[in-house]
Amino acid sequence: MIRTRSLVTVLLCLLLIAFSAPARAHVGSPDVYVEGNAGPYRLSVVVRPPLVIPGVADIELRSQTSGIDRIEIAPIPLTGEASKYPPVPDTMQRPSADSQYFTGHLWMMATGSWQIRFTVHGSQGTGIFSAPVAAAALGTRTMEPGLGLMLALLGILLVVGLVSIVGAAARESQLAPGAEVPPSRRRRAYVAMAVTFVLLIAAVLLGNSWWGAEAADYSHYVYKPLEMQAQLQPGNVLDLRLSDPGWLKQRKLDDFIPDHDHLMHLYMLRWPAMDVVFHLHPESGATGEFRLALPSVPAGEYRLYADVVHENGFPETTVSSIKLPEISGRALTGDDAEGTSIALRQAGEAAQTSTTYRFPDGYSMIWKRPDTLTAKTPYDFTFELRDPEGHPASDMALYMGMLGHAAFVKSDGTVFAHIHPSGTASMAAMMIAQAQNHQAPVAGSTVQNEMGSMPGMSHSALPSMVRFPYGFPNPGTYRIIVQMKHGSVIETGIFDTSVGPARQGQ
Ligand SMILES: [Cu+2]
Repeated sequence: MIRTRSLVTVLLCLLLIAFSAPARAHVGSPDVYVEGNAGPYRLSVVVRPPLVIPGVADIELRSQTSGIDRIEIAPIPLTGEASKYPPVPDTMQRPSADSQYFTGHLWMMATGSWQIRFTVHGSQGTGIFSAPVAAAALGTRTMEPGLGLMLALLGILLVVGLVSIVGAAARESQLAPGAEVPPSRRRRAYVAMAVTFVLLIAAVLLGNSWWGAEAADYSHYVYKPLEMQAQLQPGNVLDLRLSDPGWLKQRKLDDFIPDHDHLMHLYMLRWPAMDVVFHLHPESGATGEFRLALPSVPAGEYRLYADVVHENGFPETTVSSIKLPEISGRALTGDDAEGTSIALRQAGEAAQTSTTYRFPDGYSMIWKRPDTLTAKTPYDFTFELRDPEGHPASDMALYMGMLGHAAFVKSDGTVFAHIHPSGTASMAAMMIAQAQNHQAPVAGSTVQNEMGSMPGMSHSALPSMVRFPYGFPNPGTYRIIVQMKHGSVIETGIFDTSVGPARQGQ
């Protein structure tokens, strides 16, 4: 059995490449959905990062503006010297008769914080837009048992075959056809077979240890999110300690940059019902330490999802949990938000599908839900805030610089994504990319890039409606937590939905 396993290992050395998946800005939601302007052209972009790094990212683009002749795409590091030297771009294809739908494929060659830069040429001139993409190996994929068994049998066949060929050669190769085999030649054959067998087993064992060493080496590159220890300190202070479980050397705990006004965004959800949700902003203390004076919190087990962004624009979501007693703490202030709802029904139960959420102050939030929701499909999640009379709210305010913030959480906790009107990329990374695009030269044309024109970030006449581009990574039951602000009130609307399997071809 050992022999078989080792043999399989060796045989697979060439076949089995350690599969990896991209790192998550979020948890379990690797695809990037972003929306923005390339000069005069409004683009909706989906980037599906590769399963392997290096690997090929699949890119889909829908233009909301007509008149595009050609779109060029190039992968560029988000920061650093290399970000100034973009490679020769590829041209996107139009796979269908739809002239505003484009697809493309790009190699992502290394782990890190990347952007895909779209250069759009058309009747209104040239514009540039970038989609930040965080890429890192996420794990190794195991072999299917059926394939393993087949390869094991083939391996045994090879060993048996080689041993018997060597045996036959030693025994009979120098005899005339039909001649009797003398006992000395039989003995010689047995010795040759034994030696061959031992050599083969030695080769298999050596191969196995080589493969083991390679796998151990590779495991260093597999993305391990920062870990977080949560502790309740006297005075209702929540103490969060980040630690690095070991990954790439260049990851640091002291290089976080503010992402929409805060170094850390903490979603605290009572688990597993998600009937109490908080969106809070711990303050940083010593390296890797964050502290937060808790507001009043009902007792229970809480799951914590904390978003941080490194200096190079690489976002991470670190997950933890804590059991809290009933806490009567400070009042909510500033950007703090709280929401409550009925318990989420778990997988297997039909999801509540109400599309109206009423707030105590008479306002309500309406989800313009599509008829069907399937995994891997890009949607515009659209929510409207209405005043107590049922009219679109006229006193809308920006919440942390945007019209809205949404978190998509799967009932089993395997998916968590904190999204904005510009999409899934962190705002900090979007800002870095946009600042560069503003300076990026394009041969032979005037580049138009509107700084500060991110969706939902305009300051005049705020609409009562917010849209989030996003697609669910897989089927299941999800809770969507949406925050919008009117006057000085931050409203937290909560919606549930079940999501069907991805449609064919996705
Ligand atoms: Cu946010």
